[in-house]
Amino acid sequence: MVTVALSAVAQREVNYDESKVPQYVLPDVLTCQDGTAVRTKKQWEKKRRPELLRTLFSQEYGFTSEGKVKVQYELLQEDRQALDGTATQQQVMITFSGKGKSVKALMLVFVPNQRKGRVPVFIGYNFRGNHSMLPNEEILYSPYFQRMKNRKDPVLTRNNQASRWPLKYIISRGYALVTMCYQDIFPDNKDGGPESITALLPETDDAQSRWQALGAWAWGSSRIADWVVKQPWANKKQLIVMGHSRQGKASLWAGAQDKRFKVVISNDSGCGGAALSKRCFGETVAIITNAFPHWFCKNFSQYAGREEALPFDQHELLALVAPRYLYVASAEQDDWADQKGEFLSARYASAVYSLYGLEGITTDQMPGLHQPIMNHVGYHIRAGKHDVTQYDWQCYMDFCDKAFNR
Ligand code: GTR
Repeated sequence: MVTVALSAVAQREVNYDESKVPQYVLPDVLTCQDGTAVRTKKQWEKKRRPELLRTLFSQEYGFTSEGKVKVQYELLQEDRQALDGTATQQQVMITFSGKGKSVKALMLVFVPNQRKGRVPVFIGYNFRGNHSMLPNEEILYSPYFQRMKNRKDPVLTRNNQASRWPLKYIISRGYALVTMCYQDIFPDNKDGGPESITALLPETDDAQSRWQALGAWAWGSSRIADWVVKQPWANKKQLIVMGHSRQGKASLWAGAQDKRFKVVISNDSGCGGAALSKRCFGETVAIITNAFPHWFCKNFSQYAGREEALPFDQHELLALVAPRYLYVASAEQDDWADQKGEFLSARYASAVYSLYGLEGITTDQMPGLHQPIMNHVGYHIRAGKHDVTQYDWQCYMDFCDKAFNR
C-alpha cells in the first residue's frame, strides 16, 4: 500500500484491488453530446472530434493560448562526430518572447550520420536536463538548471538519467532525436507559472479553464516540431512525439492537438494520461490534482472523488490521435499508473480507428509481458518498474518502422 500526502477529500487508501474498481460507465467515444451516433469519418472530424477537444480544453488541460510569441532558434554548438562518430549533435537555444518577457529553452539534437534521405524524428522531453543524458562536458545545462545557484547540487551530475535514452541505439536504427528539458517550458512546481511560457501569452478570461503545465508542455513540443520540419535532414511527415509519465500525459495532449505528430507514444503515463480515470485504480483525480495543482486547469479538480461525474474519460483523449498511429506502454510494477486502465483506454479509443477501417486493439484481453500488439494502435506491458527502458525504445522503433514502412 502506498500513502501519499493528501487533502481531506482524497484521504483514503489508494485502491490496488481489481475487485474494488467501481462499476463505471464510460462515455461512448462515437456518440455525440446531443446523442447523435457517429457513423462516418466526416461526422467524427466535423462534429465529435472538435466537441471532445473542446471538453478536454475546458475540463482537463485548459485552453491552449492561440496568441503568438516571438520564437527564435539559435545554433550554439555542433559536433559532427558525436556518439562515436555515428551522429551529428546540435545544441539549439530557443528564445520565446512576449509581454516584455522572455523564456529560454535548450534543444539537444542527434541526427544519424548514416542516412539515405530524410529521417524520422523523435521529439521528447527529458526530466533532468540535457546534461543528464550523456557524460560529455560540452553539453550545456538546460536553462532551468543554469539558474540553479548551488553548482554542487547532485541534480547537476552529468549522465544521471542516461539509461532512459539509449542514444546510440536510437541512432543505429536510423532515427533522429530532439530533446529538451520540460522544466524549461514550465518549471514543474506550483509557482512555476510566472516563469513559464504561459506568462508570455495572452490569458483566457475564464481562470477555471486556463492552461497550466501540461498544456504548456504540449505547446512546447509543437514549437520543437516547428523547428524540426525546417531541417534538411528531417522527414516532416515522420514526426513522433514520445513522453514518459507526466511527459506521457503531455505527449498525448500534444498529439491530440497537433496533427503533424504521426506517431504518438505514451510511456507509463497513468492518471491524466492514458489511464481511465473512472476506474479509480492507483492514482486518482483527487490525488493528482492535490499533489500537482499546477498541471491541469482548475476545472479538473471538481472531479476529485467524483470520477463518475466526469463527462469524458481518457480513451477520448487517445481517440483524438486517430487515424494517426498511437502507442501506449505500461510496466508490470507500475500499479500507480493503472496498467489495465491504460490498456482499456487504448482498446476503447480503437472504435475511432475502426471508423477509418484501421485495426486498433481489438481484444479486451491484456497481452502478456513482452508481447506487444502492433496494429494501428500499439500496446505493450513489460517487466519492471515505472521507467523507460531499452525494451520500450525497441518496441517504439519497431512500431514506427511499421508505421513508416521502413
Ligand atoms: C508521479 C505522479 C504521476 C506521474 C509521475 C511521473 O508522482 O503521481 O502521475 O506523472 O509522477 O511523472 O514520474
